[in-house]
Amino acid sequence: QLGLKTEKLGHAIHFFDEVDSTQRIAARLAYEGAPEGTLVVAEEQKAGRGRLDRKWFSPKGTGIWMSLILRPPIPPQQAPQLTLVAAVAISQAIQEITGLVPDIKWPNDILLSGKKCVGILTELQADPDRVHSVIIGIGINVNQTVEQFPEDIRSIATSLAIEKGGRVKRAPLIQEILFRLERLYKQYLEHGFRPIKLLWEGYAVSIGKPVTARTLGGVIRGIARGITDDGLLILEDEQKNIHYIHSADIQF
Ligand code: BT5
Repeated sequence: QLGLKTEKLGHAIHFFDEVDSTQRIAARLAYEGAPEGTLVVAEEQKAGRGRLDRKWFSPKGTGIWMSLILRPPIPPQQAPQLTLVAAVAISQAIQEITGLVPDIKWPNDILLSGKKCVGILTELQADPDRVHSVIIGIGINVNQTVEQFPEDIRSIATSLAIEKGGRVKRAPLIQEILFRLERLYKQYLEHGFRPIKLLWEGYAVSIGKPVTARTLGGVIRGIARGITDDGLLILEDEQKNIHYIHSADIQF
């Protein structure tokens, strides 16, 4: 039982002990007409996914692995903004529940002590001019110990418990995330991305710093100057050319 404080988000919840990916299940439910706010939560994912079909390590009982269905009346180009909206909501909730202050790394990572604690994956069902559904996948490392991470990510990943030095309950955190996300999502639909951008900047790392952006089109090195009112990353390269980046992996 989550003890929800929301009007809509999480009112239909599908719990699973084990799934391949909550994203796949949520996408199917969305396709079948599930209402906005429908949430899929799993104890364990056997084939948790990151962006570009990368793997998301989702062991049993130690994390929050969930996917939320939204149906925003927006064109598909704007959907990446929802990743940033979710990142702010999750950061606020982590801060509220644990007292830890997270950093958001554009576009979809939340870091603690410079290590990845949360990954967000936003996927769409859309026509060229209209979104049918947005599936927001949220993976949070909650109670893993350092040894429980596979070796290849041990140096780049962390959990709330590692950072806080004690176990963290998952249900109140899910409840808080949904509460914050519902509030920000409403604000986003009424007033657009700009007010969210201000909150986002409060958590952002890497702005003003030299970064390397790996995009599908190639690698760009430069200084991250901020994000646009649409949520794109503004990168100034060594020749002082400005690049607007839709999607990339960022390294410091
Ligand atoms: C992400 O991708 O960060 C998005 C992760 C989304 C996971 C959620 S869980 C619920 C829902 N169902 C799913 O199947 N997925 C979503 P990306 O930015 O591509 O980062 C992926 C990379 O993060 C991997 O290549 C690893 O290097 C690293 N990684 C994998 N598992 C991790 C973990 N548990 N903690 C930290 N880093 C991890």
